Amino acid sequence: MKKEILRFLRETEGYVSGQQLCDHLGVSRTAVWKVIQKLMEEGYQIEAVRNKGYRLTESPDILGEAELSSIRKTRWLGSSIYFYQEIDSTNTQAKRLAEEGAPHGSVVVAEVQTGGRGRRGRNWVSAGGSGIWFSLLLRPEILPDQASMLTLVAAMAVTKAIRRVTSLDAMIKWPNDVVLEGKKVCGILTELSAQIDFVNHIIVGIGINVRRQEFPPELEKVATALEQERQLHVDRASLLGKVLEEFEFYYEKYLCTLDVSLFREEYQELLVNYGRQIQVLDPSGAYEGVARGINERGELLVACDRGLRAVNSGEVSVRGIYGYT
Ligand code: BT5
Repeated sequence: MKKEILRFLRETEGYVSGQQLCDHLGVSRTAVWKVIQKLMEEGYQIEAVRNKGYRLTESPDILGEAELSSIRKTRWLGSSIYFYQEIDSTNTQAKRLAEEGAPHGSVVVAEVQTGGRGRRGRNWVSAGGSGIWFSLLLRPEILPDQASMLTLVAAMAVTKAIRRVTSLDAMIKWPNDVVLEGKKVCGILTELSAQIDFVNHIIVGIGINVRRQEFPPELEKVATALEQERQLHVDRASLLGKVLEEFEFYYEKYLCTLDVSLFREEYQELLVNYGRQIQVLDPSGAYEGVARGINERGELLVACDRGLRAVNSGEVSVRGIYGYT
């Protein structure tokens, strides 16, 4: 009932009478008042005025289930939200939930991750309250080798959402980073559970640094947060809501063709490496070239001595010649 009351308060201009809430939810005035009290304890500022009713004036900086559900504008993504104050990793938890039968479109969010993960066993720094750490559980009917493109869908969604909510010039560093002025502000970890020709589920984990913070020394030069460089306040719940909307939008484009052709151009406009000299750290030997965009399968096209090569995200890392991007 908490989320219905929150949504009702949000969607109504001015006051909502206790009676309206009772009628809408089919419960007693006492039940409504109890929920309002609970919300106020959680930090929601709700004005209660005799003969007028209730009005929501401020929401706390939390990413709880009721908060996210009450602002949700997506059709299917986030129809189940699992929130944890603290968890090892939202990707690991999403995997556990997937194995217990959690539905397609579930979203797993945590305030703190004690074992946030990057790719290939790397670590993801995710302190409490400083960012948004979440995972999307998907069960698409696709082939396992079509799954890596979901990383591009996620990068597109995060970049668009950051631009819409903050007007910062976020860019994509292929394949799984979003950057601000050359520094990493978001990392994406896509994990697949599959048989040879069948996908059980896919988990797309997304970490966005939001609040200004001190990064460990080794990350200082390569990491940033949305609020790091400029005076600006980002509402984490609204940004997460926007990422979900954008993800749903680009995911559906991806499903139409099972490739990235319907948003390839848009993606390339946001590609920070575009036209730049880069180094491809291929396990079979590093080489240099100029990034020429992506093909329909989401592979990075690199013009090098041996012609135009299509680089698959599974195999390599990409670095700028003079630094991280
Ligand atoms: C990534 O890996 O960038 C994927 C990060 C995914 C994190 C999300 S949070 C929610 C979900 N649950 C998880 O457990 N993970 C996902 P990779 O490209 O391997 O980059 C990892 C590298 O980024 C590290 O080795 C550090 O150099 C750097 N790094 C670590 N924490 C960072 C941070 N908070 N901000 C920027 N860079 C960071």
